[in-house]
Amino acid sequence: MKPLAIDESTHVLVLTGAGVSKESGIPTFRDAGGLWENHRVEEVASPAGFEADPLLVWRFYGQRRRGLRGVLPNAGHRALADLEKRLGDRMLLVTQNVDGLHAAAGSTRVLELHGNLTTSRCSRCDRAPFEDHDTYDGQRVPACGECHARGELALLRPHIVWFGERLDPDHFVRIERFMRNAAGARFLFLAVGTSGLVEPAASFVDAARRLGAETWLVNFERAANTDAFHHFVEGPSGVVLPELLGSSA
Ligand code: BV8
Repeated sequence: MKPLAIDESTHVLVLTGAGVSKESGIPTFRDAGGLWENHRVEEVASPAGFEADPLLVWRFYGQRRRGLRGVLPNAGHRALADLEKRLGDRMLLVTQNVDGLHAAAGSTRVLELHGNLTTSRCSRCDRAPFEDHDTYDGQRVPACGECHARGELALLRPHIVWFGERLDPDHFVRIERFMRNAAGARFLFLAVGTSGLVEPAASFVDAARRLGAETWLVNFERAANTDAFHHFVEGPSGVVLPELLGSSA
C-alpha cells in the first residue's frame, strides 16, 4: 500500500475508536453487540444507570479496569505515536477510547473525548479527577473521602463521558482551532477503528470535509459513515496504519 503523502506542510487530525485497541486484546463495543452481561451499554454507561444502580455500573467499570491489566499498545498505536514525532503540533489525536493506550504508545497530543477508564471523580464535589486503578472488587461503591470529611455522602464515579452527557467543551475548542489552522494548508482527516455510530465524533468527518480536508477511514469493515470519507481502507489498523503512515512501527 502506498503511504499517505505527508510532508512538512501537512496537518493531520486523527480520530480513533475501539477498533484500534482490538489488536491489543480489548473487545470493541460491537463485539458485545452493544451489550454487557445482557445490559445495554447505553443503559449502564449513563447517568440514569448510575443513579439507578451504582454497584452495577462499578461492576462494569471494575471489570474493564481488570481487563486493562497487562494490555499493551499495538503497532497501530505506535504508528500514530511515530507520526506525532514527525509532525509535532501539526497533528492532533482525538480518541473515543478510554483505555489510555495512545499515551502508553508515546502519543502526547491526545484528546480523550470520552474520558479515561483509570480515572475517577466525585459525582458531587468539584475535586479534580484522580488516577484510580481500583476495581472495588465488583462488590462495593466507593465514596468521596473529601465529602465524607465534611459529613456528606457522595459516590465516586468513573471519569467517563456517559451516553447523554456533554463532552468537555474545551475539547471542541481545541478541535475547531486545529481544523481552522489546518484548513489553510494540506489537511488530512484520518478516522481509524470506529463504527461511526456515536455522536458527536461520527460527524467530525463532515466538518473536516467542509474545511477542505482529504478524508480517510481505516476500518475492519464498512462503518455507518463510510460514504462521508473520500477514501476507505478496509483492514486491521495494526497492519494498515504502519503501511499507510510509512512507519516501521
Ligand atoms: C452527547 C464512554 C449531547 C463509555 C462512550 C438518544 C438518547 C441519548 C443520546 C443520544 C441519542 N441518540 C444519539 C445520542 C447521542 C449519543 C449517541 O451518539 N448515542 C448513540 C449510541 C446513538 N451521544 C452521546 O450521548 C454523547 N453526548 O451527545 O451529548 C448533550 C447535549 C445536551 C445535554 C446533554 C447531552 C456522549 C457519547 C459518549 C458515550 N460514551 N464511551 C465507556 O466507554 O464506557 S461511547 C463508547 O461507544 C466508546 O467510547 C465508543 O466511542 C463508542 C463505540 O464506538 P466505537 O469506538 O466506534 O466502537 P465500536 O465497537 O462501535 O466500533 C469499532 C469499529 O472498529 C467497528 O466498526 C469494527 O469493525 C472496527 N474494528 C474492529 N477491529 C478492528 C477494527 N478496525 C480496525 N482494526 C481492527 N483490528
